Amino acid sequence: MTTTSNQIKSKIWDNKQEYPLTKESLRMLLENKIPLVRLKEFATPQECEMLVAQAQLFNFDCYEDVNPKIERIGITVFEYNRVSKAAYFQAVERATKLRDSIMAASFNPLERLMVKIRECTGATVRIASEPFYGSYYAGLIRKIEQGTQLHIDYAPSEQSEWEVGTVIYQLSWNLYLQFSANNNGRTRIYDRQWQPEDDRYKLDSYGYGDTVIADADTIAFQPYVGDIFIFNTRNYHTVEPMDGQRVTFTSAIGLLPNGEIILWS
Ligand SMILES: O=C(O)CCC(=O)C(=O)O
Ligand SMILES: [Fe+2]
Repeated sequence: MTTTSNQIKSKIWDNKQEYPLTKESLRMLLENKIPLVRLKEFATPQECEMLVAQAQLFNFDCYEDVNPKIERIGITVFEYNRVSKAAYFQAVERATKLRDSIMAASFNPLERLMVKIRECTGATVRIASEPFYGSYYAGLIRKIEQGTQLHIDYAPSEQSEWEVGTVIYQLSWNLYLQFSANNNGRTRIYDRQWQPEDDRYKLDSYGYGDTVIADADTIAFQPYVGDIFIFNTRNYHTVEPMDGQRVTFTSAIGLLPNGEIILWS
């Protein structure tokens, strides 16, 4: 029997499921050598509660063309790359003002995380920025309570004409703000990364058929309020449905070829 690189990787995945944030763990996560980085007690329960309370004063909108329903405050390139770049950047200012007013009345997880990544890597860490258009939006407040389909989030495959499409690795961070106590609503990640030929398994605007993850190693984690979990979103992943509330603060993180780290939604 031959030992494939996948089997070697799975062994590492098995040995230890989550790592604290360090320069080394972030590098391994980017390179898909470990499945998960966790920042325990990144925020206090009071901070999380305050952020949710502020967000709830506004309307959560549903993602278009996404089933089951996902609600959020903020905008995503995912929904605009089929519309137009200009329309996304027109929407950035309004979305940013709303996000900033919610954070000003509670706390700012986006800045707190960017400082931590900057401190531990020494890299330039910034909001993504598009030539001729300016800054992207980063930082959704998102409710995923009915689960997701099997999917990936990888800008080089979806937003190839945007700055974010030039990243070489992509992660997502989720700060769990509210989570009803039960054993559902876990996030499951597969040790299987998207490849261009996988698009034949695509079911609709974002979901993939299970064939694509057949035999892949997998882990699932149970979110805790106040913790951040970071994982590689080129890996296929799903969120399990649950009864009750599941609210996160989230954005994408990408590494550019020049070593800069960018964030966007
Ligand atoms: O809410 C989560 O746990 C993960 C959601 C997700 O699909 C992502 O962050 O890419
Ligand atoms: Fe995702």
